[in-house]
Amino acid sequence: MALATTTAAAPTFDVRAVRADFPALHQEVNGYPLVYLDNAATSQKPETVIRALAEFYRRDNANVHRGIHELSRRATEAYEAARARMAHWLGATDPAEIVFTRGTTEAINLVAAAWGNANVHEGDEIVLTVLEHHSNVVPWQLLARRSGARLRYLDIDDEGRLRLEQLDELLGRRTKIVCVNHVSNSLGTINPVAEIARRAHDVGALLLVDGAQGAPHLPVSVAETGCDFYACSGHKMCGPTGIGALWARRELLEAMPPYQGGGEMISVVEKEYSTWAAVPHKFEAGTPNFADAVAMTAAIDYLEGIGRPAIMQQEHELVCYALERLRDLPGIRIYGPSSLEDRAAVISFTLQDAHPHDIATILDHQGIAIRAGHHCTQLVMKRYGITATARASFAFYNTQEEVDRLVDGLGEVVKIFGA
Ligand code: C6P
Repeated sequence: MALATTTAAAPTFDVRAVRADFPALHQEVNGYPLVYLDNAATSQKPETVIRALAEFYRRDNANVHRGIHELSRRATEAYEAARARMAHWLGATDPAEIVFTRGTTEAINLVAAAWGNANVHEGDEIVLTVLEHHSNVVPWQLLARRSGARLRYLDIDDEGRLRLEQLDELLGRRTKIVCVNHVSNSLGTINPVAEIARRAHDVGALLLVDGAQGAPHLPVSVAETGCDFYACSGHKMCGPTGIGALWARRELLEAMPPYQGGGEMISVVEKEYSTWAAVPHKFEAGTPNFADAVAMTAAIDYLEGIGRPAIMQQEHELVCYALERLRDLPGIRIYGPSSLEDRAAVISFTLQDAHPHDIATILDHQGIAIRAGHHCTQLVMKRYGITATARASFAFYNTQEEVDRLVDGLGEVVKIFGA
């Protein structure tokens, strides 16, 4: 694995050595070396993660918490170690506060169903923001419809920052929960979640943070943030697909009824009723995705090996460089914060009259992968009166040469669509 040596405050970072760890980065697409700039959708996987998954299936594969045999013991041990590793990654101390889910979407649905059904009633209010991914909108709409609660939305300004001055008007004694993302997937805005937690708690409401784009790129400390729920996806942080986590304060989990019923989430089953297993197992009905959870441990080991400061610095430098170069393109409009302190490594843009899908197609012909569309954030698109943007999203394994390839590729778009 590639390295981070830290002799002084600034970590050194050898991007070439890091890239050598990611087999998928070394291929040609449409006759060009791949430039992968769709990391907000999903990250590539280092060899150690791919190997950990294969090795688990080769050696330790057995169902967890069920068998009284050696393989089941090993698998259970590795699965519970993965839980502790995820807790540590999110700055939590109690592994029982981690519920493994398929990803962020399932984690938020779990809260909206299990906590929401028990605690949100007619006349209550749920505060969302227009910056949310559909995964942090639709589950709350479903809950509002079931319960008769009202949804209220915090707006964003023209640079994609939350208009916090509206919070006082939105928050009140009817507010039950505030739901906000840590980092916006479509604009890259880094949101002040600790301040929002304080203000939500001041009125007795809870805070759920959608950490799908936060956990891969920023230091996360659920304790310091003071949130009540934090959701994230493994596949966006070098881990396998199909595994993610919900962190929740233990007393909340203990008070919440189960989300789904099935094997291993019970204590006793009678004909007419059942009692529940202790947390977090109460929320993990059926055979969990233990193989991917175990491989997720390898992903966290890998990221910790590089170190969050090195990851953040590399991504920060990339986004500075990319913004500087992109701004020179004629007819480009870049969305999101203009200052770099509250912008993560995501750049959404439109370019002249080119449809974002055409931009993505032209770039794909040159081996450059970006995303185009509404990015599952239609409320953001509506806020700016557009239907889609093109989006380049960076990871620590991207390089300045790749940014140059992006800019050159967009030069082709300008030639095709330009006057
Ligand atoms: N955003 C993107 O290209 P899942 O699909 O459950 O792993 O993550 C959902 C999700 C929730 N919140 C935010 C802020 C997200 O960015 C995502 C996933 C991807 O932007 C796929 S739409």
